[in-house]
Amino acid sequence: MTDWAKFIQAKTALAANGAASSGPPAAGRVPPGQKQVNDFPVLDLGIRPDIDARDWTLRVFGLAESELCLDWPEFQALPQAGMTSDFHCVTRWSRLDMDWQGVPARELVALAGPLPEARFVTLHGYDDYTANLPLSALLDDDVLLAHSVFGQPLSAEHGGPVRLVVPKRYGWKSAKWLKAIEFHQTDRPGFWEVRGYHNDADPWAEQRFGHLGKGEP
Ligand SMILES: Nc1nc2c(c(=O)[nH]1)N[C@H]1C(S)=C(S)[C@@H](COP(=O)(O)O)O[C@H]1N2
Ligand SMILES: [Mo]
Repeated sequence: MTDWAKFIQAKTALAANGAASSGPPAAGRVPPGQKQVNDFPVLDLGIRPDIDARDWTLRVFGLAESELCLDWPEFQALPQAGMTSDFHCVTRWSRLDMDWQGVPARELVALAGPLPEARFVTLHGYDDYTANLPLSALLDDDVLLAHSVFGQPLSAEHGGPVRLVVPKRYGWKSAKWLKAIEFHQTDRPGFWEVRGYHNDADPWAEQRFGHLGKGEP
């Protein structure tokens, strides 16, 4: 078995075995069961696509008035913002005060104009990873399509040229190497969601594991 196949198997087993919560909520900014770190660990499937910005495109498709396919210059021409937020990985590390730069997700959504029946999105990565969110979560004002962190272009290992950052959900919703955003009517569980991870992934509610764990029906 390849290393990443073992990794996926181990993480899937974790979801099946351990829905236990970690006791009372931590005070302050570190959610329950999390430990603060000061480095920036790399967490992914081990397939790290190396995409030159010149070859990168971002597609927006599905239930939208205008499907889009933006190249790098078109993406850079969109309204830019800086955003400071905390990052929480379900493997229990939290990094506070990440300083991201990029395009607010709501700007891109507005450009595409989702149809009224579009209620969910799938985020597609260049490594064929997927994650799902309600459209409303993508419209949150702290959600960023980030191309830089701490003033430096995102490295390939952290998801460059562009990744999503969704601070209010565990890190697995923050798709790296973002390739496409798809609007649809009904929810479609993503890569980890079908492997036992919680559909909603709120770190403050410790929504780590879903239906395969003990916490959910
Ligand atoms: N495309 C893609 N995005 C991904 C992943 C992945 O495997 N592929 N892993 C997720 C997980 S589990 C986490 S915690 C964060 C980690 O981001 P980092 O490696 O920049 O710390 O990326 C998320 N986004
Ligand atoms: Mo993660």
